[in-house]
Amino acid sequence: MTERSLVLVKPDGFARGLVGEVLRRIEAKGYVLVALGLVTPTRDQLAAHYVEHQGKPFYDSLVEFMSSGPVAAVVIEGDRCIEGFRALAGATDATKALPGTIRGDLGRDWGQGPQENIVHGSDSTESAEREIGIWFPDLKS
Ligand code: DAT
Ligand code: MG
Repeated sequence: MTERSLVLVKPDGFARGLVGEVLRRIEAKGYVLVALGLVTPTRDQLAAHYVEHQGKPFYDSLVEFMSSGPVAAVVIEGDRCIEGFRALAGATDATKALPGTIRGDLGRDWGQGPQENIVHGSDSTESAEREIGIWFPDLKS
């Protein structure tokens, strides 16, 4: 089967009206939307989603930020879409992310607190499978 990835348009992206722009870039790249939903994440969902970051200095503010409003959760599909979406998203630090990327074109630094960088994308096939299960428990593979 071709690869799937879990994409989130984070609360900053939703609040700024960038859901459509992110979906446009995903579709323009050629990936297929498999599932799509709007949800304000619960702390339990975020604890599962960000399990690898538990205990890090930015963890609490990251969960606070991510639970602050609606996110668009998206499953995308296409060969090498995990790597491909990470390339579309750009570097984690939106100030350093290259122009042409989602974070580089649409994101910026807003001072103290967690990095608000518009999107999340799975970083491996294992993460993608785990994350899709968190956001779309009923989705069939
Ligand atoms: P990515 O989202 O590029 O996969 P990550 O998994 O390392 O980055 O971190 C998850 C999120 O946590 C990231 O999108 C923004 C935030 N974050 C990461 N490192 C941070 C830091 N040093 N200070 C503040 N927020 C950070
Ligand atoms: Mg990550």
